[in-house]
This record gives sequence, structure tokens and C-alpha cells, in this order.
Amino acid sequence: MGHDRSGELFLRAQRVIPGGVNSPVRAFKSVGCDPIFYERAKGSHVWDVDGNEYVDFIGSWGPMILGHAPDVVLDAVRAQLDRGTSFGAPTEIEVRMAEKVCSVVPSIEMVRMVSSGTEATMSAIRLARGYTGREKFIKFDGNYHGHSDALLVAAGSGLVTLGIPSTPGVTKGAAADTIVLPYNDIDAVRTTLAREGEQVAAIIVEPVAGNMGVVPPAEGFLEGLRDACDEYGVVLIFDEVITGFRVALGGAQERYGVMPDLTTLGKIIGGGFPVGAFGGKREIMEHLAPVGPVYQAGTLSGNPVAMVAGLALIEALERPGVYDELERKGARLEAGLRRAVASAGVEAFLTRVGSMACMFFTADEVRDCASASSSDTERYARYFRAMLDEGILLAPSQFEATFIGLAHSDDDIDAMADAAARVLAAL
Ligand code: KE4
Repeated sequence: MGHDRSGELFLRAQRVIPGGVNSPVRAFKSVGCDPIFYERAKGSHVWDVDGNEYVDFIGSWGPMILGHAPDVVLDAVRAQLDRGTSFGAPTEIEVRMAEKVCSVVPSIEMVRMVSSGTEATMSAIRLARGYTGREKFIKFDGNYHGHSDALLVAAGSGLVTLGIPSTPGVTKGAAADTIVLPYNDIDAVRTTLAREGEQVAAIIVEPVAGNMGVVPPAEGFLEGLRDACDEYGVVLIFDEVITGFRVALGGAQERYGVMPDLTTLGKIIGGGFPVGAFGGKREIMEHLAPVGPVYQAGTLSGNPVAMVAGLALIEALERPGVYDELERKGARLEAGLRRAVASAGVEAFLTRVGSMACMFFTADEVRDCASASSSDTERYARYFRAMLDEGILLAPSQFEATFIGLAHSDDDIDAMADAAARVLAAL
């Protein structure tokens, strides 16, 4: 597989874009090779600019749950384009999208559209602070909630991938009210709230962690957060940017039956276009301008092209049997990878929740960022490069997720498992 054209483009890109990429994890820095530049994608496959074809398990980091460029989305977007692409004014399609989100996400009574997951989580924290009048909030080590200053503390995703413990430019003041606790440690939460609960506005959590690899919530963790927040009057925020419409149509809150006060959404909700959203209890949401005093705004929020794309995708996910099929595909991949690990005799810890999965190169059980970080990232890098040569495109980081979509055929899934068996045996 030649990568000459990708190499040329990468050199050009680095002259005019920092690191040659518009988001750090795309640079393949932690997996020891230059990034491939995509030419096109359809369904479960992508083609790079050198004509190499891959089965894609990145899925644009989550949005491509139907596969790339699904016809239902393309048709909806084509129909909208001639009517206009952005108005900065209210439209019916925004109402339909909001009604849909409120109907499928159990705890959401009202929702505000934004243009990224970062905007969604940043706004949700501000709203929780405005609603409670409190300033501190709790996040968890290894959870990534986008790159707003107060949340960019002990974050996962690209920070743990690149070993950036804290980011220059985030001032002490900006991070002063951020309390970081170990994921899945409900005792640490209760101890902290007992000490300073009346100063804590919110707890924000990835209900299934997807940015330190995939780490499911420990038994009772989410329920414990709900109880603790009730006891201390703290706003519970589920960051469902990854898990929303992924682990169930109604997200992790539907799958685990724990209701947050606010939910942030992204990725899938945009159908491949830039969309984020935050929503929840009417009593809280009505503190937002122009009804209430908490300001939040966005030029392209709710733009009609992104709305028709996202709505078309969500409606496709409402069809009967979709999540049973995603579970079947996820289980098939997990079984194949477990066979590959066993036959190769390598140490690995596998996790999966529905159609998001991860293989950690460690013998330890992974339940938080510290245990995830015990993984052999050098070995993962070799695995990634060898799988790329086999035509399998995985997340270019041990600390991201493998995403399975409806477009992945059994052949695609078996091809990944078979390639893994060969590659792991030779690692
Ligand atoms: P965006 O601002 O990237 O749309 O969303 C931020 C965000 C918020 N919350 C969660 C749980 C997230 O996973 C993300 C973004 N995820 C990363 C990868 N895990 C996006 C990929 C990237 O940074 O390029």
C-alpha cells in the first residue's frame, strides 16, 4: 500500500496548518506513522488519496453509525440546499429536531442546538453554575468533554494520547473550580461532596467513557452519582456526545436507566455535519437567554442543513431492530477479537458497550484512567500500523473507541478479526 500522495499532502498541510491537521488526534502522532489523507468514503469503507481502500472503524469518531454518506442523509441535505443553507433565524426544521430529541432522549424536556460537543459541554457547565449559583464542578480523570478551558483538565482523548497533562493557556483561574476525581470511584465523589458539596454546581460524566479507550460504568456508579447529586442539590450532566443515539436510541441514560438533569449531545446528532446540543429539565433550561439570564449563542446553531442531516439520521435509527443489529455486530466483533487474542496468546483487556469497543494492551482490568494508562501504547502503535497495512482502519490511539456501524457487514467484521489474529500473532 503506497502512501506517496498522502505524504505529499501531509508536507504541504504542515506548512499552513499546525501539525498538518485540524484536530490533533488525526495526526497519527502516537501510532508512529504519517496520517493518511482521505479521498472519499461510503458505507463502511474509505479510500485514501493513494487509492488504498480500508474498512473504517473510526467512523469520523462516532457520527457514522449508519456508515459514511448514507443516502437518507444525502437526500435530505440535497433537498434543503436549494432552499438555503443558513439563515440565523428560526425555522420549522429546528422545531422538528428539538421535538425529536425531546421524544427520544428520556430526560430531555427542552434542548438548545450548538455547533460542536465542546460548545455543548461548555454551555451546560455555565448553565448549571447559573442555575445553582455555585462555581465548582466535578469531572473525572480521563473523561474528555471538548476543549473549553475549565474542562481541559486531566482530560482524555488527544491529551492522554499525546501525554499532555495540562494545557498551557488554561489559566489557574480557569481551572480553579474544576475538581477531578477517578472515574468509577463513587466513594471519592461522596467524600468530596461531604466536604464541599454546597459549593459544587455540577458533576459532568461520560456515562460510558470513550476517551480513555472504552470504559463502562462500574455497577452502581451512575446510580450513585444520581443519588449524590440529589442529596447535595448538584446538577448531574451526562456527556452523551459519544453515547447519545449510540449505546441506545436514548443513549446511556436509556440503557442504564439513570436520568441526568442535563445531557450534552454531538456527533451522531449532526449526521456528519457540525452539530452539538444540550438539553434537560425545563426548570433548568429556562434559565437560558432569552428567557433567563444565562447567556449562550451561536451564529450557525440549528442551521437547516445540519438539522435535516441529523434528523434524517435519527429517524433512520428509530427503525425497528436497529439496536439489536448493532448489538449483534458488536458481539460478533468482540467474539472475533477474543478468539484472535487467545490464539495469539497476547495480553489484552477488551471492553464493549453495544457498538463501541476497545482492546487495551494490558493484562490488568481497565476501570479508570490510571488502569487504562497501564496499556502498552507502543504495542498498540505496532498493532495499528499492521492493521492499516491489512486494510483495517482503527482509531490512531489506544485511548479512543472502535466504532461499529450498521454498514459494517459480517465480512467486514470477520476481516477485522482475521487480520487481528494474524497481526497479534506477529506482534
Ligand atoms: P467536539 O467539540 O469535538 O464536537 O466534541 C467534544 C467532545 C465532547 N464530549 C465527548 C464525550 C467527546 O468524545 C468529544 C469529542 N471526541 C473526540 C474523540 N474522542 C473528537 C475527535 C477529535 O478531537 O478530533
